[in-house]
Amino acid sequence: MNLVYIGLGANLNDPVAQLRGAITALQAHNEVSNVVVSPFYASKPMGPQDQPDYVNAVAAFTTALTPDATLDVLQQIELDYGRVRKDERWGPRTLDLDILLFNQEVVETARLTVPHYGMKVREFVIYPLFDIAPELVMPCGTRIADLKQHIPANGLVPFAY
Ligand code: PH2
Ligand code: MG
Ligand code: MG
Repeated sequence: MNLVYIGLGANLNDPVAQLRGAITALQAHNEVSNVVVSPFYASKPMGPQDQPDYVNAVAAFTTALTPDATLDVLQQIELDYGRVRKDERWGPRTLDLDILLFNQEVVETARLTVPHYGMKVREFVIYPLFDIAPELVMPCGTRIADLKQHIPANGLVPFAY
C-alpha cells in the first residue's frame, strides 16, 4: 500500500465547499482509503496579488494505485469541481489538488514531479502538513518540522470549518 500526501487549494466559488467536496470524493473513491485531513487555513495568494485569498489544507491517504493513476484520480476530482486547466500560472482556481509526497519515492515524468517542486518553501503546504505528520521526513532527508520552523507564517490562519 502506498502512503500519499496531497495539497488542496481553492480561492474561487466557495473555497471551503470546494475542499470539502474534494475530501468527500476522496473518501468515497474505491481505490482510496484512510483519508486524514489537516485543519483548513486561510492563505495569502502566492503569485498575482489581485486574486482572492486561498483556502489550503493537506490530506493523507493510502492507495494501491501508481503515482500516475493517483494523479488521474485527483485530476478527475478537479474536473468534477469545475477546474479549467488552462488557468494563468499561479492564477485563481476553483480547486487544485497536488501530489506532495508518494511514499519516499522520487518521480520525474512528463506529468508528474514528486516531491512537489514548491512544497519546501510554501507555508500553506508545510504548516498543514506538519499538523498531520509532524515526524515526516522527505526523501532528501529534510524534516517537515525543520521547514516549518524556518518558514514565516505569512498571515496563514487556521480556522474551524
Ligand atoms: N496555488 C497557486 C498559486 N498561488 N497561493 C496560495 N496561498 N495557495 C495556493 O494553493 C496557491 C497560491 C497555484 O497552484
Ligand atoms: Mg498548486
Ligand atoms: Mg496543481
